[in-house]
Amino acid sequence: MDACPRLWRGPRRTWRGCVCITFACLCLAVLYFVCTETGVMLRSQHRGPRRPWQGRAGPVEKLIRGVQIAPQSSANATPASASPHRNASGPPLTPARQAAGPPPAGGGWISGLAGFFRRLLLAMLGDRQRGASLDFPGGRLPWRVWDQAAGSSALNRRLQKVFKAYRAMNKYSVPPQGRGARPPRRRSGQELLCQLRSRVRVRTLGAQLPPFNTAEWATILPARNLSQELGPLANCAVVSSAGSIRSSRLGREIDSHDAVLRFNTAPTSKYQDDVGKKTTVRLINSQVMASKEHRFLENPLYTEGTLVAWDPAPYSADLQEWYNKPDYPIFTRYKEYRKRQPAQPFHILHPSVQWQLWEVIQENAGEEIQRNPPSSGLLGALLMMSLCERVHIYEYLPSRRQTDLCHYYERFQDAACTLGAYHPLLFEKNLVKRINQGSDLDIFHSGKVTVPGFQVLNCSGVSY
Ligand code: NCC
Repeated sequence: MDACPRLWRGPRRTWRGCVCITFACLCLAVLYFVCTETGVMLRSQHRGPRRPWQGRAGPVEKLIRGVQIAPQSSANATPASASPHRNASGPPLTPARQAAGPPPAGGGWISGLAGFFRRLLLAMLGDRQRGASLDFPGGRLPWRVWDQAAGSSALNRRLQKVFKAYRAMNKYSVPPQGRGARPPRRRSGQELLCQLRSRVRVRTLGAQLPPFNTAEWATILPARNLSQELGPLANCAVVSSAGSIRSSRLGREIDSHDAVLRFNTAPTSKYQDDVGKKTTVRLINSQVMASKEHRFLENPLYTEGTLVAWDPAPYSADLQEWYNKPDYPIFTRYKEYRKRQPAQPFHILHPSVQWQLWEVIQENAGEEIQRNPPSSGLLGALLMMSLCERVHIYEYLPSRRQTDLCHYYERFQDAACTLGAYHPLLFEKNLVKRINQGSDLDIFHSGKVTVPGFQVLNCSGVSY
């Protein structure tokens, strides 16, 4: 390497100098790539609060910087000013967000390359250069995957504010700490799994339940429940809609499962390489059914597989109260859809599921969480755990591709999509990390979590 200074003095020194610098940059790039791909951190000083994810500088950097402080004047910017469900784990759908549209197909490698060079640049500039624009006081993160002990202090300032605002709200009349709260105790993964199985009864609405015990509902609600309809399933996949699944090339692996669950408006066409093309179940929130933008009645996206809809209901899960005043008009939309697609299986999740699950999250969270239902992501995971022997959940816990791109099929960026605002997403993810039976390497590379289905779970002798 001491050839370099001599090269500078040579006759064609400019040209040789360029070659020398290029070579040095290339070496640095390769070194950085090897370090990050193998999980070896270039820097690991950690001074601030513990944050939930893996240690590659770039994505985390982007996550922190990507959060835009919502203007106070914005109609839906504060939790108190809008339906929380509409505000779900991020700001409302702003015109800017809608206009952004889907990212160009095939742009993955370009953004990948750009991201790589950005990370390279950041790695070379060092922490001090970036400090001014960061919300987190600490330096780079020393761990590679989701930290199951992360608390709300791990959030940046904006998300902490939103978190506190949502925590102070109580739209669904949730009693403090949830009904039947017990003193927090550190449970093992197995204990948590057994607790989930015993406390969360995954069920859908049936025509025997008032106010659905009418002649009209008897003809509309499906006669068979989900397990009768889908039969026993061995391996199932749950595909989160996170932006980090882009460029994952997980499509083939996902499609190899017996059943695949997707969420809301998440498409497969144009993204098959990354997310697969099989859709066995689509779990949709009532906002999707109600909003004109999603064209629920017309869009062929929803006609594949079985649909399961849910709507945030009062904590008491009083069906009549909910029926009279759902968060979004789930029941009218359901009837309309059934008329158009009478042959497609379509269920409505019993609202008790969301609150039973919420109680388990709260009980194991170590701090007071948002008193709002869990995200579709965790509801979908539980749904599949009740139907399948083994469930793989993809990109719910972010992989090394972690990004603040909210969805793989949109351009909108907000860390809240991954960390939560309305939904207690941070604490949901802590729970999922704790019940994961797969390896950290699986999370790091594929964002993949492995959990057993409830039927194969052995809870004898387990206290929970
Ligand atoms: O975003 P959403 O979910 O449709 O994503 C489905 C599930 O994937 C997981 N996810 C998503 C993005 C991300 N970056 N990280 C993640 O882990 C979450 O578990 C999420 O639940 C919902 O839960 O139903 C949600 O729905 C959207 C929105 O209603 C639909 O996409 C339709 O537009 C909510 N967004 C808004 O309301 C603006 C979102 O907060 C939650």
